Amino acid sequence: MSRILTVGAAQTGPIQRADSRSDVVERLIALLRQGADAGCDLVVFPELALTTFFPRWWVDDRAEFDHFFETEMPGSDTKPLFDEAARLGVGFHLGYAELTPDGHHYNTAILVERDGLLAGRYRKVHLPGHHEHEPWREFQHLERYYFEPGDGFSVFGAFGGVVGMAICNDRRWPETYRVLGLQGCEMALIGYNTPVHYPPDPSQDVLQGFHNGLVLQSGAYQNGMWVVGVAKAGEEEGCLLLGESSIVAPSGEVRARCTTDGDELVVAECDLDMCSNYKDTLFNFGYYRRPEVYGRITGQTGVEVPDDVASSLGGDDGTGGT
Ligand code: CDT
Repeated sequence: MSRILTVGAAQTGPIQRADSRSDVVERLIALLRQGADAGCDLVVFPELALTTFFPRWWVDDRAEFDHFFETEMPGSDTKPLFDEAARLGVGFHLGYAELTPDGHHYNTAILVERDGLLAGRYRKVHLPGHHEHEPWREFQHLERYYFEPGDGFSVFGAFGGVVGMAICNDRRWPETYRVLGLQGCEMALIGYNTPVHYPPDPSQDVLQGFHNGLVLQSGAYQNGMWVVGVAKAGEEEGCLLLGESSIVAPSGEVRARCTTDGDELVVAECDLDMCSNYKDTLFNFGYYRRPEVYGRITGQTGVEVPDDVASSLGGDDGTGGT
C-alpha cells in the first residue's frame, strides 16, 4: 500500500524591508501555482515568509516593530493566498509573526488544507539568539526579545497522514523530532531563516549547509518521518541566509534540494507509508525505547557534570547562551 503526498518545498529568496506584504504574497502565489502545475498536494513556505527577518535589528520600543506581525490570519493581505490555494486545491504551510488579540507575540506557522481551511497552528518553542542589544555583532538575532516561546509540539491529522510542524532553530534539537515522532508524526514541516554568519563562533559559517543537512536527515531517519526544510535564502538587508531547502525521506535520504538562493520550488512524491519501514523495525519506539533511563532529558535543562567528575576536571559550567 502507499499513501503518496506530492510536496513542494517553496523556498523564497530574500524579502527586503521595503517590500510590501502584497508583493510578497504575489511571490508566494506564483510558487503555489508552480506547485499546482507540478501536481503538489502541499506547498511549504519558510519561517517568517511574509517579511524580512526583522529580529536582526534592535529597537528600544518593541511596539515599533508590531507592523511586522499579523493580527489575523488570513488578513486582507494574505487572503488572496488562501483563496488561490482553495481554488487550486493545494494546501500550504506558512510561517509568520503572530500578534494575538490579547497582545502576545509568537513566531508561528500554520497548516492550511486543500480546501483553504486551517488544519493546525504551531508557535516556535526553541527561540535562538539573545534578549539584549549586543552592538558588537554585525547583526542582531533578537528572537528572544521579540517573541515569546510556544508551549509544545503537536501533530495534526491532515493530508491523509499525521503532520507536525517546527520552526528553524527547532530543527537542531533532537527533542523536537522525538516529541513529534512519539505522536506518530509522518511528516515534519520546518521553515527557516539561517544566517550563514554565526557571530559567536564564525568557524561554524562554512559548516552551515552541512549542519542543516545533518539535522534534517538525522531527524528524519531516527524517527522514521519525512522532513521538509524550507529556507528564506539569499542576501537580505546585507545578511546572507542559507538556502538548500530539502525534502528528506524517512531513510534519511535527500529526495529534493534547492540549488539557488532565490524563489525556487522543488517537488518530491512522499509515500507516507514508507515511514513504517522505520517506525515498525529499527525505530519501533514501543519495543526498543527505555524512557526509564532518559529522565535527564526532561528533568534538567543545562549540563550537570556529576560532582566527582567535575572536581576531577574543573572548568566551565556550560551555562552560556548565544
Ligand atoms: N531563525 C532561526 O531560528 N535561526 C537560527 C539561527 C541560529 S543563530 C542565532 C537557526 O538555528 O538557524
